[in-house]
Amino acid sequence: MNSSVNSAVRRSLRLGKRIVRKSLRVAAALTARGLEAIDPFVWIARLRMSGRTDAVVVCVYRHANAASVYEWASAAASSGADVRLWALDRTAPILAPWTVGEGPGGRFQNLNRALAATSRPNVPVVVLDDDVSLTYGSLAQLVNLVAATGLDLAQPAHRRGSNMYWAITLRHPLAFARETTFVEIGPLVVVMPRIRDKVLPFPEEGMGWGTEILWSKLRSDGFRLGVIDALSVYHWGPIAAGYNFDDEFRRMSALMSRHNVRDMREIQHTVRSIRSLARRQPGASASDVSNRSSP
Ligand SMILES: [Mn+2]
Repeated sequence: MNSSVNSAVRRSLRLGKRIVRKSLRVAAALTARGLEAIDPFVWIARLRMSGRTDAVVVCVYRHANAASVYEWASAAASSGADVRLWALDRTAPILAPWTVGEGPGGRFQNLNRALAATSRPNVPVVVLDDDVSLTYGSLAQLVNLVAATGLDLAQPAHRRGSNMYWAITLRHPLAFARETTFVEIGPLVVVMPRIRDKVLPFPEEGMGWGTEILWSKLRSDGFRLGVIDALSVYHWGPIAAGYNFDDEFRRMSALMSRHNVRDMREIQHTVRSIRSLARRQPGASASDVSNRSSP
C-alpha cells in the first residue's frame, strides 16, 4: 500500500518536472520571438534590403514538402532569381516550372546536378533544405543582406525552437550579422560570387557533414564567413531525416582527424558583430537604390 502510494507520488513528480521543463522551453521560444519582432536590426534589414536578386536558388525537395517549398520558390522566381529544384521522389505539379530534374541520389550530388546547367556563373547561390522557412523577409533580401554585410559565405541564424545542431548558429539579438569562423552546410547557405568556385560544386559524398572544416580554412585566403542574425530561419524538419546518420558520422570523424579537429566546437568562434551595412548592395539595381532613398 505504502510503496504504491510512493511510486504514484514519484510518477506525478516526474510528470510535473516534465511539464515545467517543457513550459520553460516554450516560454523561452516565445520570449525570443517577441524580442526578434522588436529588434531594430531586423526592422532595418527588412526595410532597407532590396527584394530583387539575380541569385541562383537550389534545393532538393521531397514531394511531401512541396507546399512549403512553393512559398519561397515562387517569391524568389518573381524577385528575379534562377530557381532550380531537384525532385527527390517525384515532381510536384506546383513546382514543375522550376524543377530541373528528378530522381534519388546523395544530397550534394543532386544539388550539383540542379546547379550544373545554370546560365548565371557570377551571381550568388542560395542552397537550402525543403523543410526550412524564413521567419522574416525573403530570399532576395537575405542575399542582399549578405552582400551588404560584406560576407562571402553565410547562413541565416536559427530562431529559437528551430531544429539546429550548433549553438553558434542560434540567433543573436541587436546585430545584422556576426563574422564567424564557421558556417554550417545546412539548412540554408548563401555562397557569394567571390567564393563560389571554392565551395561549388559540392563534394559528392553523403550529406557533406564536416565540409565546414574545409570552409573554415577559407578564411586564411581572405574570405569572410558569418551568420546573419537580422533575418533568421525556422528549420522545422528533423536533422538528418532520410539519411544514414552512422555513415555520415563516420565520414565526418575521418575528416576531423585528418584536420586535427577533436571537437567541431573548436572551429566555431565569433570574430565580431556586424552592425553597419555597405551603402550599395551589389545585388541591387540602380533603380532599386533610388526607389529606396526617395521619401
Ligand atoms: Mn532539413
